[in-house]
Amino acid sequence: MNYTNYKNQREFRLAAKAVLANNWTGQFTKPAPHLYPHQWNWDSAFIAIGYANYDLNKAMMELDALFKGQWSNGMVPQIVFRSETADSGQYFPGADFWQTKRSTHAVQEPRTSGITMPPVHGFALWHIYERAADKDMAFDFLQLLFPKVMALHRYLYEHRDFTDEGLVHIIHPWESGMDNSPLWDQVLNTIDTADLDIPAYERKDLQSKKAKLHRPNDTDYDRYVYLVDLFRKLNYNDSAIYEQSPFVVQDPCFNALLIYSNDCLIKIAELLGEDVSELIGWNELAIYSMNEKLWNEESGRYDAWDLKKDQRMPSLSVGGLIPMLANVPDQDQAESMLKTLLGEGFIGPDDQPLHLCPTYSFMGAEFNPEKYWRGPVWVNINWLLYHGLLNYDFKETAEQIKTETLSLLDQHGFYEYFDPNKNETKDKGYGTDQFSWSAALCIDFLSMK
Ligand code: 9WN
Repeated sequence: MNYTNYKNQREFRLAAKAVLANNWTGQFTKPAPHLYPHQWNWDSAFIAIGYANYDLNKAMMELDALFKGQWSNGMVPQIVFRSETADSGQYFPGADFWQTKRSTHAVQEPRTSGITMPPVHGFALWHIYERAADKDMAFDFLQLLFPKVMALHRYLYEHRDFTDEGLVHIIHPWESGMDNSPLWDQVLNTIDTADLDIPAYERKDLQSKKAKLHRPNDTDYDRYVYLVDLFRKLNYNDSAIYEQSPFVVQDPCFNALLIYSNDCLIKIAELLGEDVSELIGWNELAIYSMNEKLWNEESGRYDAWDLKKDQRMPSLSVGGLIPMLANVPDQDQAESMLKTLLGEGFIGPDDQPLHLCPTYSFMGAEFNPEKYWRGPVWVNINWLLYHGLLNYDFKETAEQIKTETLSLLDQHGFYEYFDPNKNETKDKGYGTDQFSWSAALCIDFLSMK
């Protein structure tokens, strides 16, 4: 590959390492210098995978710090606030707003938010182990973290699967990690903000010049805040939230990441001499239900399910293609998912070619190449797709995704997300610059043979 901004691969890698060094706090890595001043759940897992290529110690410290925020019921929170960076003034909602003291399960130090994020830690552990130069040290770390990740998965199957389908539900778009995806519109639109008593709040994410173009709009935020307020009032009780909240959704991406993490935990358990039967049981039911309930034959992808209305949520989100990562589809299903990925929706029409992979199909009316999860390319999603495609031997497309990701990072910088339009030549990097997982997964892509 020829680089535009760097002399060679070594320089590119050094620049990525500098982003992580700059965001390192001594205990964990901030997702970005200003916009995200705390520790975020799935960010830390992707960041740790990047570190494992050159600094195992930091990879371990990163996940260790995250699990310091784990609740007594096993839940690992979306955000861990720390005293050094807990200045609630920089980010909304800060620790004070969450009021997690209302839950009997929450840890009080460090303080945390009251919801979770995609369960990526099981597979992060495995990828760290695979990359670790010092396998003995990594083995000890697996021993330490294995029971904690198991506790998270037990929490999810016990408190987020009340229909006993092996499919867990999320209760907030922030839990999906793809917060503003058009996938959530259908359910969020049922929350009529005009009729609701939403607590006063001030957004802190609109400081940069173009933030309004890229970040979610105010109505989205009202709905996000309404849900958090409801959870506070219900003392973060999962059964009460399941009964009373309008947003209770089985997300195929979240569940695929859980299944893949279960798979990786099976490999770890075998290494550690632990019992694997619980993990095998979870995955058998989960894979069966994903295919019975969420597979959409017509559109060649998996859909989400609205548990409140008990109905399918057909959508053109890239999340429906992630189950390849967990070997959920069989080879025929995967072939039709590949067709979807290489169809006009994701590679664009001839006169408007797109970089792989937009987070939402170009064919959807809601597609927006500039807005957050409504079209732009995100590096972590491409990393997940890359590994999923390799499971089915779709090497050419996997390579294409890797090369296009690296070239976006090289040409535009370590941004949070990128305009997928190939015809767009300038300023394609959106959101915040110096974004940690973009740098970490760049290092990981560069380290692959
Ligand atoms: C809310 C930190 C996080 C990512 C999410 C991304 C964004 C937060 C926000 O930033 O979400 O969690 O304030 O928009 O959507 O995936 O983990 O990088």
